[in-house]
Amino acid sequence: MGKEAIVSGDVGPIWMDLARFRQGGKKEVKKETGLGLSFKKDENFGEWYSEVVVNSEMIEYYDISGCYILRPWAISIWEILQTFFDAEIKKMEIKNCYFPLFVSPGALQKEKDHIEGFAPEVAWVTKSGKSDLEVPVAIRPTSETVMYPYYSKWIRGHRDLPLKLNQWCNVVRWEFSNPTPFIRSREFLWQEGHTAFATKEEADTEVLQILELYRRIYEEFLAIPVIRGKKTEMEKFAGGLYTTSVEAFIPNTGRGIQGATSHCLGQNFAKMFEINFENDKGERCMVWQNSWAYSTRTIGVMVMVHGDDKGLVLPPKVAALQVVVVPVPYKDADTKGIFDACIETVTALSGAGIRAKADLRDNYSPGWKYSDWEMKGVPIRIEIGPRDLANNQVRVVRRDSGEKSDISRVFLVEQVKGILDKIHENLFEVAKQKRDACIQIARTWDEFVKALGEKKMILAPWSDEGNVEKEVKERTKGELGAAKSLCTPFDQPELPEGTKCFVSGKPAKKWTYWGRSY
Ligand code: 87F
Repeated sequence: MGKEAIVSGDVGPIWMDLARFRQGGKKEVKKETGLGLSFKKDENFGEWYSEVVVNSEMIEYYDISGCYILRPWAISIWEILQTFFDAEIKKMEIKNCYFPLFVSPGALQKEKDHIEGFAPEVAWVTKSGKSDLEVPVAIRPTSETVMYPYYSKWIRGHRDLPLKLNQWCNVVRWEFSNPTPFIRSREFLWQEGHTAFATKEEADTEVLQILELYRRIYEEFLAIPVIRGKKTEMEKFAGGLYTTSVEAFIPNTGRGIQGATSHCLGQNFAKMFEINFENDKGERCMVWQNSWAYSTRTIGVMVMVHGDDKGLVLPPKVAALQVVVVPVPYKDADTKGIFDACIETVTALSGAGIRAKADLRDNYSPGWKYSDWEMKGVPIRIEIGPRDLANNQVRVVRRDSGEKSDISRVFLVEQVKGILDKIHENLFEVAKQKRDACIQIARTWDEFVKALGEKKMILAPWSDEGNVEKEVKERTKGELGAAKSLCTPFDQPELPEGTKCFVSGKPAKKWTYWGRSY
């Protein structure tokens, strides 16, 4: 899985991650302000990304490679997404719980298909102090094998169903290549939902309800367009029946990225873990199960999609701070009047539920503060100087477009609300335009290879055969990593009779997205 090579646009191998830690995560900084980025998004994407996440104070590098400190600026985004999702799943009567971090070897190896292929990434605790543990324990990479023995115990009759649990937790997957903050880290935060139903229909329905919540996280909170679809047999979660996902795209690297997954597990785990119930006719039946997750990767996708050469660009919905108010007191100006106006502005905005604060630090110039908040991605900056005070107005500057406007303090709240909405819309539209410009239809192998070389995501008619997928991987191997299927979109273009598979030339059965990916 994506281990083929060190790819340009990624942050680099483990040793570079460590080297970056030793440098204190710092690169040379711009002379004038001590702020700013030394790399440009379009010139050196990988370095730009590392610099943005560090300079915006979301991430600090750590002395264990692939592990990162999530600072308050990052966690505040996670908390907003968490608040939304947690409330939505509670409406669906899904309950939160917490299972242990450790997995016994017996439980871990119970479902062979599931663990096969993943085994090299499982981290183990083998010692306590200086003595070896009698039985080593694994650290959860995901919690199927932790939870399902207890589902078996708790589910007896049809009245125990559905059982719908979720947990917010960390998981550990000991990855060996290309660690990237948020995108691929050895420990990450996520929610994992695990549900069990009496019927397949109920499970099927929930898979899509959850996928819709994932779409909303990306589109309504992070302003990132995603494609909803089904993973191919080769790319689905091997332990399950089918996998659905939301897929995003990073234009700079030409890579797709799986945003979140919602699986129908079918009855595989029910079989292995003996999760069954007596139905109302007194018959023994196996449950139907789902599992689903999204992680802190969401934040990385947001940085990659919206960030620019001035730093982070936060979509208003997830910004811990939506408006920063900066006083601009010229010499001999009414400094107290300006400061008071800043405080009043914040009070008015906060009263209307807008997350605002005044930056009244007296040891930095207004210009320095502008750069600082631009680096941190705050959606709106309000400047108040003598002229604004005299005219009972404020100067509003948008982080996304740099657009400036003067607003009368009389209409402050509704105008700022309107601008925040506009910023969200604009971020989404720009991201969608850039993404759409990278989608290419390919009907033949030659068209496919050409588009792949142009960093495109490719929509191609496919015969739905696994050997075609193998062939695509085989024939695209190289420095940049192989291409693979990303998903078969639910939203299928028309497929006229006689359309041929772009690889095999056999009759095509569906349109599928292909490309390089994270
Ligand atoms: C790494 C090591 C061991 C992914 C792993 O997607 C096991 C696994 O099972 C593993 N990496 N997976 C698949 C996770 C499937 C599933 N789990 C619950 C999800 C959603 C949440």
